[in-house]
Amino acid sequence: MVGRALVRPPGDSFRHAIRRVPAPIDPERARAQHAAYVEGLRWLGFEVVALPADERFPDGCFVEDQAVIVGDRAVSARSGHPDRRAEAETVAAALRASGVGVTTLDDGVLDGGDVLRVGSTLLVGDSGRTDAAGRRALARAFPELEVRRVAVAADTLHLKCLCSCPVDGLLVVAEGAFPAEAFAGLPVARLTIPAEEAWAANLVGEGRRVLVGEGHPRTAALLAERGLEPRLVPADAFRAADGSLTCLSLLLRP
Ligand code: CIR
Repeated sequence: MVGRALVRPPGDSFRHAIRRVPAPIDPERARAQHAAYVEGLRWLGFEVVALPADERFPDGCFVEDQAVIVGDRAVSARSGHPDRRAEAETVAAALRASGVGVTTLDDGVLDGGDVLRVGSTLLVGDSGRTDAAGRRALARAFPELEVRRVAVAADTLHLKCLCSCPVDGLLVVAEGAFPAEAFAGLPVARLTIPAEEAWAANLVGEGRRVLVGEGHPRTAALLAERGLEPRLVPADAFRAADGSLTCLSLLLRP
């Protein structure tokens, strides 16, 4: 067991999830893909803790946005989208039940999808969902970490839509998504994946194993060339709601 993963399967109300392109969403398909994702988390070595589906929250499966966890402390988020704010307390309660100390924001907004930890740095996307007060709350909660603002393009929902750190020491970035200085001085190797597979820059992994969204063969091949073991998981039902892989879990590592 490498840690715990907190998830919440989508309910029927997932068909009303927030999305920028009004494509149809299929909750049944999303539930099946969520089950495959959970299997993938177990393959990575996580013990999976599942909250029950909650019809009050169309976007409730995207638990990552509701908290930022560092060790045994977390900041409970205040979503930059007002329709997602009520989700936070349910996730905070689950984290407290797992022994995590949770603080909240006094003002401003913060979505967990904008926060990526790399070594002793928290990269924080300056997207429409996270602001300066959100960054200050992170700096207060985690004074040992550098909080670094990263500009996010207006057509990108969150920082982690286009980059992630699936395994120790490796930062995966979509080609052309960020200026080189955004990641200057970070103690990681960088893997750039082609722009046409940009969605796959969001990866979940542990050790040498990495989950990759189906339909991204070049990304899977690039990871394998690095000696990693990619496993394809279906996730297009979540992509339809602007989600990707990290969004579907909150990882607690001892
Ligand atoms: C939203 O707009 O908030 C959801 N439909 C998608 C959230 C995706 N979360 C993430 O990338 N961390």
